[in-house]
Amino acid sequence: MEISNELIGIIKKSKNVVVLTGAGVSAESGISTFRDPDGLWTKFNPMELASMDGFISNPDLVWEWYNYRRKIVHEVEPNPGHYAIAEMENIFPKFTLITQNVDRLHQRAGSHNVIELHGNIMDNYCKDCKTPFEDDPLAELHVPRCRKCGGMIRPAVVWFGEMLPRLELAKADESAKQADLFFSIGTSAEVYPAANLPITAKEYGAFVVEINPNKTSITKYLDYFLPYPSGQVLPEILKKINTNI
Ligand code: BJW
Ligand code: ZN
Repeated sequence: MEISNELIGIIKKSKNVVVLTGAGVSAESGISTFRDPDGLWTKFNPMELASMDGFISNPDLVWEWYNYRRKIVHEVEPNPGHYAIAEMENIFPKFTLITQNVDRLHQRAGSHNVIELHGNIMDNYCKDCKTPFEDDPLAELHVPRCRKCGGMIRPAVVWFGEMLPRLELAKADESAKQADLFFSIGTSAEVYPAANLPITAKEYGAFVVEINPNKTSITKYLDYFLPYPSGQVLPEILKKINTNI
């Protein structure tokens, strides 16, 4: 694994560090990504399972699919990449973690104040009156109904065509603009507006590092590419910045 001393020097000097993560960070925990050759969107249709139209057409199918994924999330553990990112909070004077992931593995690894751009898979709420649904979703085989208004209960994730939570997106955008070092980790950078964040950071003067075994459509615009799995390279980076080389 090649990590240059120049990169380690830049990381050590950085005061305001921002990390954006995607599904690749959880791949080494055993959670499928979306767009890899064996990813979820190669087996399932995103418009059927991750859009409001799909939910209205077949609510039980969507509910069943989310319960299948919730079970997987319950069974897996954070990996060394999640733990390394959690540790970064204690290393830099200012640190912000933005994730597109809905699995809450960052929080389970000890990260605080995670900006969740696409919500989370555990919480649920009424599609009509937005009242949170507090029962265990895994106990429901069919889509549950809201006790207040009878509306269908949906997972608290962001589907295609839906707005991202306004406050979270504003915080993410602002932190990208203020970062001096920005990591884009385990994301294909295909989904907007999250995919704009590394570019925004770059435009506002950050040094932008991408960690991904595969190049993405934004690799060529960024400053440094580390072509390794995040669970392997992130602990190595921490080891190097913690020792005086
Ligand atoms: C590893 C690894 C290892 C593997 N280590 N790495 C502007 C331009 C064009 C389109 C749009 C636009 N603005 C909005 C749109 C439409 C749409 C969009 O972006 N479409 C594109 C696909 C073209 N965006 C939206 O609809 C968003 N809403 C919105 O913009 O509202 C305003 C609006 C509304 C209507 C019209 C216009 C504007 C909402 C997006 C919601 C995304 N939702 C999902 C599902 C969440 C719920 C669920 O989980 O079920 O979020 S889709 C899915 O993709 C999920 C992810 O968070 C998201 C991003 O995927 P991610 O994380 O990048 O995963 P992958 O699989 O793509 O990549 C994994 C990477 O990891 C790969 O590169 C691997 O190589 C790598 N990897 N192993 C490190 N070990
Ligand atoms: Zn309701």
